[in-house]
Amino acid sequence: MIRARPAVVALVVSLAAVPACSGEEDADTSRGSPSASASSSASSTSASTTGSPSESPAPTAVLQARVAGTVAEGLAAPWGLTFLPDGSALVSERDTARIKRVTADGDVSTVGRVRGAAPRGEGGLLGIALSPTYESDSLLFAYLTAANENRVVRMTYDGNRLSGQETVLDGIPAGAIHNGGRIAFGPDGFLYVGTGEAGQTDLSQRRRSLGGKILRITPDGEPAPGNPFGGSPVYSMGHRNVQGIAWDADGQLWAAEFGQNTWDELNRIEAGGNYGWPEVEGRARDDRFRDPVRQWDTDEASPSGIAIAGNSVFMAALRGSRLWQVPIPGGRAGEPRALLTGDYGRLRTVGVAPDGSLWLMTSNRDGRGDVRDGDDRILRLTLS
Ligand SMILES: [Ca+2]
Repeated sequence: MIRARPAVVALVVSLAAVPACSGEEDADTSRGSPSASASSSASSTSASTTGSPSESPAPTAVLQARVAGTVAEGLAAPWGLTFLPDGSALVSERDTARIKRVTADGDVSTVGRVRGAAPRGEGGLLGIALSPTYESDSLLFAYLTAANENRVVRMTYDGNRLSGQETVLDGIPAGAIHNGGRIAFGPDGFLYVGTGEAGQTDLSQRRRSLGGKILRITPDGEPAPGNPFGGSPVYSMGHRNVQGIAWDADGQLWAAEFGQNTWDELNRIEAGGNYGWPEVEGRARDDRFRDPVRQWDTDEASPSGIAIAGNSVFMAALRGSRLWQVPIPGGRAGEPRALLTGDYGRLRTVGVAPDGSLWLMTSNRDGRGDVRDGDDRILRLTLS
């Protein structure tokens, strides 16, 4: 059923020939924050996109991504992605609650099923993250929607199967929608957890609720030392539904979240920051809140997972059915570029493999997509 086609070049994407959507650029121009405007003019390496991106292939340090082949097919609503030291990956499936191992050659095998998941709506088995000390502790972490809550669990993956599952953090609000679910270890060794407000918008501004937050915890589930709100796992607040977290080369955390009807957001996350929801959506220029560094119409984005490679944020868009590339020279967000628009349907997440390539997962079997032959698939993109 699974066919590896590493040698097939399915599509070559020339980023220079893919201008950012004009509607989104207009929105940025009219509502741009001072910092975002400054970044556009200051970032000479990507400044060609601020004028006429198709006119000149100006010298640029922005790496170009192209699809080099299909790693695997036939997955069912894959959601989480984490790489093993040997270059293969573990992938979670939201609705089956299974974790599958996918090798770089395209072999797919089921290594186990995570207990306690009660998939419904946007919930189920969501993000997964390998322990940064996996080679000594063999631990795999997962975020799941249980019957009445979301929780973080961990288990042992011995290279063949899962065992010893235990709950690390529970009590994260759950619902049919807005469960967040992305988890990733930061460069500081702590586990960051993107949550959602589960459809109860007031939770995002409640400091004691774990809904609508980015959490930072130890591998044992305790609030990480140095968290901004005393002994709380809360790291930042005022989020709606965080499904994308990644760090740049300087250790800066970036996060993507879904807006309601107007603005999806890419944010630079600071400890203790309040990102506005539900008081504001998108850029508000309100001193109480931190503005996103980039924002998109929800039709063009609806972002889930993000990855950072080659000094760009790559953001997988579900409804937008495209991969956004946002150059971040000097830590500032440049002009976004849309890749693969409509080519593969809904895109759930993207990750950086140990060899530096990007693995990009579709999400057409999640109940909201048009299922194509071979869905869901993992594509391999190379950067050059
Ligand atoms: Ca916001």
